[in-house]
Order: sequence, then C-alpha cells, then structure tokens
Amino acid sequence: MRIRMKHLWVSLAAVTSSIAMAGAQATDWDMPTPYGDSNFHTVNIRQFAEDVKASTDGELNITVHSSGSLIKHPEIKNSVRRGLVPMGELIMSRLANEDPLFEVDSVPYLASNYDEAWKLWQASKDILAKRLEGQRLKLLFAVPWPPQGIYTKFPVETGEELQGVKMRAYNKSSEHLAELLGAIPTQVEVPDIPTAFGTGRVDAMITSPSTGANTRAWDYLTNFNHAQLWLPKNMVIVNARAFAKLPENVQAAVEEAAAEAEKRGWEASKEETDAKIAIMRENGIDIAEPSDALEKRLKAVGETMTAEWLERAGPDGQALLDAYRKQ
Ligand code: PCA
Repeated sequence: MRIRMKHLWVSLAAVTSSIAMAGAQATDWDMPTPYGDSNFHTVNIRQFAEDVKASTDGELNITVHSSGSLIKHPEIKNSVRRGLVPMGELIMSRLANEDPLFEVDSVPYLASNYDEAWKLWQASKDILAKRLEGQRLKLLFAVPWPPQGIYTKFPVETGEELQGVKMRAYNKSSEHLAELLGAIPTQVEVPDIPTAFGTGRVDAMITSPSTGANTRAWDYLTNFNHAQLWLPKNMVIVNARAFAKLPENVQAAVEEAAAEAEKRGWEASKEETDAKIAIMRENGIDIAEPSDALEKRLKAVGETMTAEWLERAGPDGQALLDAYRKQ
C-alpha cells in the first residue's frame, strides 16, 4: 500500500507539471536547405530561426539543416507538402516543371538588377503564393541570389567559345541557356560543384559570385564573366497545416520574422555581389564584363527565352509581365 501511494504521488506530480507546461509547450521544427553554412541565405535563415525563438520565448525552435543534409534539394518541396518536415528553403525556379510562373525570375535579362528583381517580385508574389496555397503550402518570404554570370576555364569573348563545353546548370533556365549557346548542360547541386569540376563532369557553370566564391571557384577554373543574366530567388515555404497548428501569437511571430528576413536578405544579397567578386579577384580569378559581341549574343538568347516562356506561361504569364512592366 505504501509503495503504491508513493507511485501515485510520483505520477500525479508528473501530470501536474505537464499541465503547467502545456500553456507554453515548445514546438521543434526541422528546416532543410540545399545550401551550405557560409552562404548568405543560410546565415539569413539561421537569423530568422533565432528571431522566432527569441520572440516566442522558445515556443518555436527551428533547426536549420544545411547542404541538403536532411533532405536533398529535389525532395524539399514535396517533403514540406507531405508534412515530412514543416518548412524548408529551395530555389523557386526548381518548380518550373510544375508551372512556368515559378521560373519568371530566371528568364535572361527580364530582370537583371536588384531594382528590376524587386519589381518583378512585387508583380509575381501574390500569384505565386496562391499557386502554392493550392498545394497547402504557405510562402513565407523570398530572397534573390546575386546576378548570374558565366564561369569558365578560358576567356569568353563572343559566346562561340562555349560550343560543346560541358556546363553545370541548376534549373531549367540555366540548362536551356547552355543549350542555346551550344554547350552541354548537366544538373549539379551546389555541394557537388567542386567534385563535378574535379572529375571533369563539367568545365563551366552559370551561377552567382556568391556560389563561385563559396565553392572556391579558383580551385577549379579561371574566368568569371559578370553577365548579370538574372537574379533567381530562394523561397521559404511552410506546410499550411503545420502553420495552422501553431498558437496565434507564434504564427504572428513567424510572419514578423519572415518580413524582417526578406528585407535583411535582399540587403545582404546586394552586398554579396561586390564582396564576392573582390574575393574571387584576390584569389586570381579573371573578372570580365561582357564584350559587345557577347552581350549581343546573350540578349538574343534572352529574347528567344522570353518568347518561349510567355508561350508556356500563357495568359497568367502575360498578366504578370504586364503588371511588372507597368511599375
Ligand atoms: N547559386 C545557386 C542558385 C543560383 C546561385 O547563384 C546555384 O548555383 O545552384
């Protein structure tokens, strides 16, 4: 009897303490991203996670898993959709196969500086958020990569030099641009870039000064052409059901931290461009602006790709472009 009583007390104590905690029960969320720790996007989302933790007094703890360590890039969107993880980051244009509207930020020369990229984002975010809502996904915020340029092992003067070159791509647009330049595209995720060059799978790539510097491009190539083709965006998405389960104050804290993260991310991205070009220069990469001939070639490819995109995107795409150009 005595022993029993003691047991009862112990379990009662456990019950009361869990009731006391229930008011502010902590939720732990895992958040996969394809990109590495030193990348400015990853730094930004880690800050976002810290802001959420601080403003909710630890009610929501988001753990960021970088470099595709928890979930590989191609699986992140569906993992969030199916609720395997409550939230994640991915590049928006990866959804181009589902819907061409998601690759509007990767059409060459449609929006190739920060002002234009911002306007394009304003003109496109509602429709993109709605498309994601249809899949029970909530679009929290989006941040652009610096303008995309061309990395090679030789100077690019006219674009002809790229004929037959194995070129690393990361979305449909970079793949198609390579094709239109006569190069041979291969999809390679950022963490695999150095190995892909090391083993000769690729000899050139299209990406930002950020990714070039973060992957130590000077170890495996020599030239960067600052062509400023487009500014693709990363987006952070949340499973709508998981979000709805959060207490209202926590939902508000997430939205507030997301707005801050978007602002901070756009600023960080702008600073990245010059800072990372400088680092590449210090490490011996030859940095060039496009020659007139190259620019002409790339602009012609851009026109082709804009027309093709419009055809794929249909009336919604046209409406989006009209809204963008009106600004
Ligand atoms: N870095 C990522 C996306 C665009 C960029 O600048 C990549 O190269 O895959």
